[in-house]
Amino acid sequence: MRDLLISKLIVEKYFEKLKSSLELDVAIVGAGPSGLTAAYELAKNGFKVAVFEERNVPGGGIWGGGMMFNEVVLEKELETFLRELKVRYTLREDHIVVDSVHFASALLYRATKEGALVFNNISVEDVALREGRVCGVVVNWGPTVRLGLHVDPITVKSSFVVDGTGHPANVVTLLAKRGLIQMKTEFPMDADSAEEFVVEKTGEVFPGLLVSGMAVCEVYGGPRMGPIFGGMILSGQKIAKIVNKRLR
Ligand code: 48H
Repeated sequence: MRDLLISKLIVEKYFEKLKSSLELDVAIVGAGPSGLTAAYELAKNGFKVAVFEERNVPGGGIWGGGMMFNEVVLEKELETFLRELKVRYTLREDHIVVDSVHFASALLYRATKEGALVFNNISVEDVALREGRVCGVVVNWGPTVRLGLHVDPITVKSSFVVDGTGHPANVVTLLAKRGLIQMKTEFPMDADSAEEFVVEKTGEVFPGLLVSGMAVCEVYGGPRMGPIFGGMILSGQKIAKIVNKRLR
């Protein structure tokens, strides 16, 4: 019966993949532009990396562009990165404009092609902590968490965890609500200063826990920047550089 074979193949392969990801170099929470860029750069450098994304569709805030006009803007310095990804883009008024669907697909394709695993529909509901250091993520099915079902999660061990959860900074918040970290809140729109702020503050916020992308603004009280994505990409790249330095 072919139906049965299909089920068997899926279940076997999925659990092989999950089992091989129970111990990671880096667990990235959130498959937005910063998380996916970090995943791409880390996988390219041979690190064992998985991205956990609570939604069915990874890509975070890229797809919708600005107000659902599905184009995003990037700083000109990102041209080399886009060429490396083989992304089509337009140079206009000293900025890059990219089709957001094309860009999200390229990031996803290149990160997974380099060997990063993306687990969609999996929510990170807590972190594992030993001797004052974050050493893994506690995961559950996304719908289980959304519905508030009383089902216990399981743990994935990792040398580093990245909070790439965007505006709410969901992972750092988990430590802040226990009084382990002090955090601020995101400031109003200021695309002139926000991009630099994100990149500068990207880094280790607590032993073992790094913060990337929009989560940086929430944690350190930085301004938002709207649909310009260069800061997200540079933030993901900075995460990879930090991990590279620390784990080599
Ligand atoms: C698993 C989770 C959890 C969880 C959330 O928001 P994102 O796209 O994140 P960034 O920081 O890479 O990019 C931000 C960018 O998209 C953006 O919003 C910008 C530039 N805004 C500027 C402005 O002014 O508004 O993606 C985060 C992802 C999402 O896909 C969430 O579903 C996911 O993280 N996520 N996944 N476990 N606990 N929490």
